[in-house]
Amino acid sequence: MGIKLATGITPIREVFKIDDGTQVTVRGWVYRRRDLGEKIFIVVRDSTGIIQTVFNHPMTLKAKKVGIESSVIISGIVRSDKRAPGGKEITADYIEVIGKSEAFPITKDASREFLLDIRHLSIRSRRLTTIFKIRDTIFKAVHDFFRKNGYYEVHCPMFITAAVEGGATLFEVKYVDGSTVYLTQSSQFYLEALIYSLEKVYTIAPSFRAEKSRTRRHLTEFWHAEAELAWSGLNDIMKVEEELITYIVNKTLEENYEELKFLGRNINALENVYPPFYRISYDEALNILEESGYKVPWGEDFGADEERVLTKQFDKPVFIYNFPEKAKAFYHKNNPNRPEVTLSADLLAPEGYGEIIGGGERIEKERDLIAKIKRFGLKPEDYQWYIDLRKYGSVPHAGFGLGMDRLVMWITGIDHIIDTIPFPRTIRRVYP
Ligand code: NSS
Repeated sequence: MGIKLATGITPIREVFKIDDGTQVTVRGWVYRRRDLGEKIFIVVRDSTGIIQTVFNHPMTLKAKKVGIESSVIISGIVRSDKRAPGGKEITADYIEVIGKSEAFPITKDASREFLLDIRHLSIRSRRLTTIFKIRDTIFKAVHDFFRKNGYYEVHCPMFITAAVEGGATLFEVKYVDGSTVYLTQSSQFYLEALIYSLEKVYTIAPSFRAEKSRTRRHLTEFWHAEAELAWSGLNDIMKVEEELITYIVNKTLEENYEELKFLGRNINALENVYPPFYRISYDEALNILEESGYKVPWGEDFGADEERVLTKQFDKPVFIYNFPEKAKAFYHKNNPNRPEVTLSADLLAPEGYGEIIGGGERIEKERDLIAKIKRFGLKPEDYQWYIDLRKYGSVPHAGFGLGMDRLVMWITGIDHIIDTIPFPRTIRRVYP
């Protein structure tokens, strides 16, 4: 075989560290090409970076046929050149085309919708590749954090029989036996079941919500990092949350400084993320909103607009605690000192981003849980096993759910959640 597939390949990022005059071979995809008289410039990309290669006569003939996105192997001599992106280029003397590319359908003025229709190809863009590298760091950091702090990773079912977060956003699925089941909105109830043996548990899994409104921060299938802790209350989980978010942001700054810069992210805003985060009550939040001209009736949850106004006023993440009972799901424990509010807290990302975490203390007494299920107009029999947990050695416990895609959106500083994930699922899109 004449093809130099496996041996002697240098990752493109490494070429920039190699001395001038050294012979190297790189492989990747044609990112850009430009013909200048006898010379052809071919910019090649691989997963590590991009580099310019220059073909002089007599190689030009072969290089001439190579279109954008063709996969190629190129050898040549490394040379410094101030005009080349990154300061180095390869004077090429060998090119092998592995897979020819037809005319690539993506042009500069492609519309957002068109790019989403051909997402299987548009995910190759530098911008999306950069975001996905940061996403990778963020997911690794979540696992790292929980493992370092003594949590067990567990895996919960996606097919379930009753709503966690309210019926309005449930996806129905026809099950094998003809019955109707649902796609899970959160793994919380299963995590709660697992604390009686493992005490501190976490999971990262998809959650599904039939969100009817089109917003910049809702997916119908999103990635959810959830944790549940036995023997814990609201203050304990708030502390865990701020340590977790700080750890993730620091890891990203460490690993992806270049990528954040490429995306134009304001680095100072991220460097400012360290404990303690701000803590304001729901009532204080209402006051701030009112001063800014937003009147929210007491008892209502905040929408995207309110959260944007609110979090633009903060330079680090902010907790809002003590949400009214009716603004939060039935499983939240009510505050014993003020029963009309719950021991819950949302964590909002600053700079206008808004909610990234929802969490709180759970009801640990069977009687209280049944009463609240009824108050919410739900049927206790739909939650039988969940209620059952309160009968056998119940303990105070608390937990939270972090929307991973929203977290990626804030850390990368992008304006729409669809670009945080390779193949977004939204109200209008399940293809490709
Ligand atoms: O509804 S949450 O606020 N809370 C729960 O699901 C709890 N059962 C979690 C728990 O305590 N174990 O959702 C948690 C987070 C929320 O703050 C968002 O960041 C994210 O999940 N989330 C979403 N992200 C993207 N798209 C959609 N539709 C979405 N819904 C929630």
